[in-house]
Amino acid sequence: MLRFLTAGESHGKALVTILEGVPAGLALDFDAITADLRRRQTGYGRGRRMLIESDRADVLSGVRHGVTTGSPIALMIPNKDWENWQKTMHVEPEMPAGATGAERPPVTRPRPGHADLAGFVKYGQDDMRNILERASARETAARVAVGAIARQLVRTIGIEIASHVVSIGPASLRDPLAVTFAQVRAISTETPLHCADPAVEQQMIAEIDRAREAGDTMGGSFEVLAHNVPPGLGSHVQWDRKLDGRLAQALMSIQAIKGVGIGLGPAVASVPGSRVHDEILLGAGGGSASLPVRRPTNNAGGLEGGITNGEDLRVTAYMKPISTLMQPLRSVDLPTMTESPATVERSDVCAVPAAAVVGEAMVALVLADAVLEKFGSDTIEELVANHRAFRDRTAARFASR
Ligand code: EPS
Repeated sequence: MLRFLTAGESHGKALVTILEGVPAGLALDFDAITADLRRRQTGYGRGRRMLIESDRADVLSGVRHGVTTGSPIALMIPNKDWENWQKTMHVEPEMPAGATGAERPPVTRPRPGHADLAGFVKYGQDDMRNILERASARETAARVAVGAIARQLVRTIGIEIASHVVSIGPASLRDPLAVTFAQVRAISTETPLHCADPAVEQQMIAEIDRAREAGDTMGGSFEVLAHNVPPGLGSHVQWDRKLDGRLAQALMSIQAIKGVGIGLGPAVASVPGSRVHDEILLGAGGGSASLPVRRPTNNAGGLEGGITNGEDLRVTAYMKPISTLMQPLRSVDLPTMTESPATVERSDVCAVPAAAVVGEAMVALVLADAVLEKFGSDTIEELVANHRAFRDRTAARFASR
């Protein structure tokens, strides 16, 4: 079983995370972790904070001479912005001598859509900074760091993961399922929104510009694809073992994600079965098991009955617009109980491309967990051998027919 926890505030000293369950013997590519962190920081529509940070994860444990030992892997990502926030965010009871940055007033006017008000009620905090600092999507940097390790783990059996932005507000790809894994992987990291269609990307940029000029924000959707996924991950036998449910939970837990679709997604509810289900034909199939049957379509997004079927995994997540608006919505000042515009904090206009990178990380973590379940062991060598044996056994069963 693979599990992880994160800790850290948006403007605190650092984010930390512990990833447990990675087998011994995985040679880690540290630059790949940094590259994923870098990708998460980019994307048209991000705010000024991203000019301050240049995220890098310090590996504190669980790795020796570049190779995992099977022990918990602890990572720390320092917040560069901390130096501007020490007077507001210090941990000590008294302000430490030499603390830097501004001393900011308490946050008292909750932003509609943010955790502010619900957290104020639940945790008995008068200063809603104690809620928003942890609710912030800054936390996702930690997820991306551990996700980068999970990605390297699943790559040992050939699984590759990539994502693309499908829509920003009303600007949308017409047929996202027509975009292949190879096309998604070929999108340059230099593109502003990581969209497969440059013309649609221009429409998306215009939507973000319009929102920024109006002091507003914009949401959208992204799709995560996993290629070379072996059939047989997850299970149909129990609700909490179904891989589609586990993926949905993982993606839904990303800040501001309000919906998740697998394959065709919500559209399955409005078309007949004959146009939803993927027929089974003779011929070479997808997936690392190379099944001798193929599916002419992949509306199921690589999952049937909560089990991977060897086709590409395709999961879409839908993100609401960020809840910090420069033209704030109406709210209430809680100390005085008077109506007053919501708090305005520096923020992003649109963070869908960043969320897509976080989505890749969460999919990698869920897949790594499922891979360990199916082929699991304490060493990578054994895991790879178990996967190969399953693939050969499956091929032999078909060949004997
Ligand atoms: C965020 C608000 C912004 C974002 C932040 C998430 O930060 P700040 O208030 O410091 O300008 O930039 O995202 C990150 C720092 C990050 O690394 O993704 C929020 O309120 O959720």
